[in-house]
Amino acid sequence: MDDLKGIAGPLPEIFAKGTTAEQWRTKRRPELLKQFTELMYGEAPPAEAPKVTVVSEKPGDGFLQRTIRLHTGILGPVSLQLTLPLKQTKPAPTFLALNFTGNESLHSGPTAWSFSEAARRGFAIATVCYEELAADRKECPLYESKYRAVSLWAWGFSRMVDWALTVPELDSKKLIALGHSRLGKATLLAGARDERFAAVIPHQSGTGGAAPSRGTIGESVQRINTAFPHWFNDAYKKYNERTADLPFDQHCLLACVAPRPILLSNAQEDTWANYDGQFSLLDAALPTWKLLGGEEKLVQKFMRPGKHALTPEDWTAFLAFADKIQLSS
Ligand code: GTR
Repeated sequence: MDDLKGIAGPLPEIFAKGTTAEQWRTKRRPELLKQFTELMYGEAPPAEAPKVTVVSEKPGDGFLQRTIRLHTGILGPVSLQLTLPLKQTKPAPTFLALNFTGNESLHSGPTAWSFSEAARRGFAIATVCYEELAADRKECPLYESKYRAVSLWAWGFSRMVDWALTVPELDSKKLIALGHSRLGKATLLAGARDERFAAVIPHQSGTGGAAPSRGTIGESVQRINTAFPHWFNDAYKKYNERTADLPFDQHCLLACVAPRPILLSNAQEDTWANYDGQFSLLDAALPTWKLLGGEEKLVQKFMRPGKHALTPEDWTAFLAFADKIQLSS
């Protein structure tokens, strides 16, 4: 495994030869998730179902837009925006997504999302602005505790699942986690930890997401830990200059999603996110899908021309992925 593109190998084994599906589920997967918590992402608060208040509802272009207040305990109240297909005849498959720029900003301009197209194809989209969950600055008092940002954002994602399971218009078996870049890191962690997500799309998630810590292209562990000291825990910083000593790499986190569907989406000019390394790790994780009886078509890659961004072309790929894995309505 040491000739994988974008990675200084060899990679640690995901599971020992001869491991059964049962042993993976009951022993190896929990052990890996514990290591990721202890050596990289830090703790998550105990699960706590949010209290919910519906604030308002208005029609949009082909969808109904509902604003909801989720009271998430430790992280306080957040504003969640739900868009629902107008002509809904059954519970909708739903993208649960964190956003960077605020819920309203997603309806026009450069950060616009494909709400109308998604609704036309029967999908709901529920989104929260990530900084409402936990601030993205190292000075935030939350990070003086055992908590770090990526883990808290992932925890917030799971509170969105708690809420989604109580909404009759949403299909509880078709919840898809989606996030871009640093939110792609949170998406992958949430999807790995929380099996209630039916599918996971860490979009251009890069280092600390689907890209290798042992990467040879793009952002290094040392660089990310220096620029964003609040994203990962102190233990991870000890590996800044010795990533080869980590007992895992990110293929082990990808494996924790198996046998559920996953799409790694990337852009050709986004070498900072080491897409070669990401795709190599996804290949390295494939034996876990095979072990658990998951079909290979559940593991998907997407590449488009252009830069680091979440574009309408990406939405087209997300919707096509949901169709392919039969998560459309
Ligand atoms: C960059 C960071 C990446 C990625 C990106 C983003 O500055 O180096 O890991 O997370 O920010 O979130 O847009």
